[in-house]
Amino acid sequence: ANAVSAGMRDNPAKPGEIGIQGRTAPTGATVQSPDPVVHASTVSEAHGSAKTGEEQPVLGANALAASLDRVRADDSDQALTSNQGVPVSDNQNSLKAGLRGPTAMEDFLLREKITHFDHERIPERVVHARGSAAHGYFECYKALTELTCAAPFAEDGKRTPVFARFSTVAGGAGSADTVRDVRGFAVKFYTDEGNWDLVGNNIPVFFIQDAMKFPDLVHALKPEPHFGMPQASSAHDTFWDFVSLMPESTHMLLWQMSDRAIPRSYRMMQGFGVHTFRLVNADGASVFCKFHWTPKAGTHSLIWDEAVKIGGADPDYHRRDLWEAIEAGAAPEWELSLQVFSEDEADGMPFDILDPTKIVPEELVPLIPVGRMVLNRNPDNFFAETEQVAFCTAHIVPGIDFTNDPLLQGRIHSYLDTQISRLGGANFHELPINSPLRAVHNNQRDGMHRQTLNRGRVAYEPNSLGGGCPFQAGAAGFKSFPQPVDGDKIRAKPEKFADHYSQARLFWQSQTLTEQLHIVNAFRFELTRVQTPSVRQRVVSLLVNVDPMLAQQVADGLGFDVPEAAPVLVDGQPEYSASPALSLTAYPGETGIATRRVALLVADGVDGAMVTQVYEHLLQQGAVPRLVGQKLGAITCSAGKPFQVEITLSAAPSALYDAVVIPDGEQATTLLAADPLVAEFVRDQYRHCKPLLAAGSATEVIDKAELPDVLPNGDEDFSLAVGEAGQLPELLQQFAEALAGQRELGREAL
Ligand code: HDE
Repeated sequence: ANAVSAGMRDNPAKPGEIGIQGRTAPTGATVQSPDPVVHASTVSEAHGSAKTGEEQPVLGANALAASLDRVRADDSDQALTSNQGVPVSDNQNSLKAGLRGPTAMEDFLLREKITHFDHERIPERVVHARGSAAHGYFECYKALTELTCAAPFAEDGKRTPVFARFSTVAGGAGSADTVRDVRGFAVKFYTDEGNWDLVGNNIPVFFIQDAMKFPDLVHALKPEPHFGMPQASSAHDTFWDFVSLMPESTHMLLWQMSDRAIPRSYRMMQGFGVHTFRLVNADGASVFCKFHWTPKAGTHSLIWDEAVKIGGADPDYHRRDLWEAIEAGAAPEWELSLQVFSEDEADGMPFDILDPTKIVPEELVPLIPVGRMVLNRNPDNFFAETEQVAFCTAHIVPGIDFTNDPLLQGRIHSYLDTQISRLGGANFHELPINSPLRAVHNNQRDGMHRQTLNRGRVAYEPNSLGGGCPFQAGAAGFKSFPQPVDGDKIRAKPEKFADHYSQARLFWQSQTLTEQLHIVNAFRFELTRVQTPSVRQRVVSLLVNVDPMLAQQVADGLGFDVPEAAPVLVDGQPEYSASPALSLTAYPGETGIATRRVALLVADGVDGAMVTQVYEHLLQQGAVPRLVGQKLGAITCSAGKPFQVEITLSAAPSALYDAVVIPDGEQATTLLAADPLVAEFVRDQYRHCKPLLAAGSATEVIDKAELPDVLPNGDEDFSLAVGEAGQLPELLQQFAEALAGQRELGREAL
């Protein structure tokens, strides 16, 4: 291959990527990039160091795998070298004057190694420090040329390589994945016409309406500066002090206190572009647009108690989940939908479409599905890809444009700016993960760590000495939508921005009763952690304007009477009717029980035939069964060969599984029923509203844990599949149906 020189090989652990097969899309249409703008010089059009005339990376489908090849390194069969390529004979001992003597200053190998180590760290992101990412592609269903000339939407079935990073916002890079927080949902599209970054969140609104307030918001949210606590949590005084004085955050607070903020998996959450954007077609006509990602696996969340327990048992829970699903071939998928509306329609809406604290309800503007994103390849190297990737709202391509949303306008500045310090200079666009597939040609030069070998004497434009190259692309280049602007220069905002509560109410009223209960509990939890009584009261005074019942329930938990409502600044707030799409129950998903983790509790004397039957049944449907025992090693079965326990109850507690099966077996039941860890495991499964299956004697384990067999409202608990060993097929079917759907939240007494 081109620049894959001796010593730099494809990763044998990823055989799908070796050679040409790995760079060819497995199915569906693929589209080649247009010829790059070519000029007379001999500068390589290839991505990076390949010389003209050598084999060029294949652009188009999975093109990114090819462009990253030039930097992909594998050490198999290689001798150790220094950074200068000098073979190293001894990597254990520094060079000393005598066996017990001082280390020699000349030990360049020791010094090089330690010096590099000393500088291994870069600053973490100021927000969204903790994240996980994957490669994949976006596939457009149908050409959208009427709406936009953006490259990813140019042809039916066109595929564009993407790299997506999901993140929490508040915590440091080493913080737990399952904290209550907004999740970042950032997608870099490596389009034929440069990179387009859709830098969104899993919540469609934001806390503030103007970028001017962002540093204050983040200072209030981050650990308090005097003692550096709490980590990755908004449950402290400064955050609630700030938002209680910022009524525009009320709508977002309801989302943040909802189960959206504790997703079950990155694969099971929606993504939103948040701001209103513009689409522009080849004739220059433009419409407004909101971007929505909907997960094929459905929207699923954790229960708060479960999230807390996972935080201890496996702080990497979401990172591991994404990695393992992709390694297992269960590539997560999202559908991209657009809400498209005209300027006139926007003017008629009861809110300002430039206000990022508002959604455009689906009842007002329906969602149009336009394509899907599939994430099917894990990064080779966390630092080089997930950490060094630089998303930026300013990265747009012809066919997409900004609006005047004052939050978006501030973001356009912030990302490049912060990346200059985080990634050490102005050339981070040359990092392999950041560089576009379309070759870069401009007169920007030099700076720290410059890699491109720009040839020739000309680094200015206009020029005659370089034949006028690189020349302006003219009509083929990016043109800003010529939106007319007028008005006085002013620090203020439109009147409609002052309606802070009507959409918060819409969200509240669109939740199911259990979702509402979770919101109330989250407010109570966070405000209980707040120490200052007046801050607690001020938050509840905002909630009075959303719904007096909500305020009442929160105030009850905090032990005070409902305070007076916060002042409402607008007359006649718009009325919305509930929007079912705002409930997490609206998207149960289409992937059945695939990727769901199921514990089979086993001990000596378990019915081996039943274990095999359940295990295989789950595997066939793509679920992830695990034999969980009291200790590692072989267990004997009442029938069949012994099994090896895969993990222990203490190493992988209940919260890490989506469901539990307790197979039949007298002796095993006696052992399990006597173990307090088993009782805790089973109770947690129940309490976290997960499906349980117990067959034959194993029902005793359920009895021992004293689980109610009907729901608090007297209905049958469909997620509790308990019965005779002979009923296993029916029990399994009931269990799988329960596992594929939403959790049995009816177990939570209202
Ligand atoms: Fe960000 N945001 N943000 N943000 N944001 C960053 O850029 C900023 C906002 C979002 O996986 C930073 O490279 C300002 C909204 C994501 O690498 C920084 C404002 C939304 C990520 C920054 C906002 C986001 C970031 C920190 C208000 C949802 C992680 C490191 C004007 C639509 C991207 C970095 C990744 C990261 C600034 C508000 C999403 C400081 C000034 C609204 C997903 O530049």
